[in-house]
Amino acid sequence: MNKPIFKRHPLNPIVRPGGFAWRKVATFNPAVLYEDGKFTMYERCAGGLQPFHCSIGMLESDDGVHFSQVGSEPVITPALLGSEYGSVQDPRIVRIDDAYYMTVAYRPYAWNSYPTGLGVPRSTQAEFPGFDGDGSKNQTRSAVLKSTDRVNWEHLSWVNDTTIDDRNVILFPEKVNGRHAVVRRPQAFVGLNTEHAPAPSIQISYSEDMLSWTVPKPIIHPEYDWEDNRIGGSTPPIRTKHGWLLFYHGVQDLDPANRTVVYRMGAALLDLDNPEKVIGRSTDFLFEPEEYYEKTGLVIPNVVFPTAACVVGGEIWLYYGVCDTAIGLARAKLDDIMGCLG
Ligand code: BMA
Repeated sequence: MNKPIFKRHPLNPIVRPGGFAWRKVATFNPAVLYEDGKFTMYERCAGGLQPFHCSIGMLESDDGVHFSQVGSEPVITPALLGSEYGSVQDPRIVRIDDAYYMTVAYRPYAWNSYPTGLGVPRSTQAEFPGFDGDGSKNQTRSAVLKSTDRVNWEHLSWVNDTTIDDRNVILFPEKVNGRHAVVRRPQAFVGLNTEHAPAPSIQISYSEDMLSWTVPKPIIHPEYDWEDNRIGGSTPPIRTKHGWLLFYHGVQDLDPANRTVVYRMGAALLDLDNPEKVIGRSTDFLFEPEEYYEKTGLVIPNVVFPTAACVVGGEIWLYYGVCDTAIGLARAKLDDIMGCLG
């Protein structure tokens, strides 16, 4: 690893499951907005693992550390996206002009998750009325949601169709050259891009209206051992004077027989005017599972999965899921991060 630059909060994991039935067993991979000195968090949470129905709960905080629940129900449920049997996952949020936009991953049918303690949980398709268990009819789609008050959300559009698995779709916080932009990670290689995407890679698409998106174009491929299984975007790109700072995750296979993997985080710098141009990249990961709660959890071991990075003064406050079980906070100086992107 590069010299450790992120410092974990001593109260980690700062958000834990419990309280309501719908977040009884897990809360993780949150979107976080920092505005007017207040933090708003959207947690991916679940009340059980079989099936692993996930919805999005809302929390607030004055200090970014102590969060309390807003309301007694999730603010986004799978039903909002079309199926009460489904699962909504991994929110990321940005504000553009006077509205808030969230991207989420969604499956119409939640699956049964059976943790093994060794790696990626075993899973089976769950039984639901009208579903024949065919996984190809249950691919992950990514959606854009919009809100003007942060509490009530409408489903604006889909980024991908039902034929490919596409997740880690993350909006840029402003238009780039007059168009909205997302990074995304289509799991299957996409049409004409096949030859350019040798492995699951970070790709980019643009939209005039957020209703339809251009064909994804690969911009960052796995290059290092710690990324050998796949990479994907982590947090919304942050405008810095040097370029767009994009944190991303890399997955390394440790023991394929047991599906033992480790999720770590690195960073890339994209040209401000042409984000297809990668102008910096950490030569090693910047953050990896170290503490007990990052190595052992209810669902999957060895996972730090950042989904939000707030700029607070000269610092980045990184919010991340641990082991698909709880939420941690780690902080680093922006200058120290930029120093790793040579
Ligand atoms: C990824 C996503 C994340 C999850 C991670 C670790 O593929 O599904 O939501 O946190 O795996 O299980």
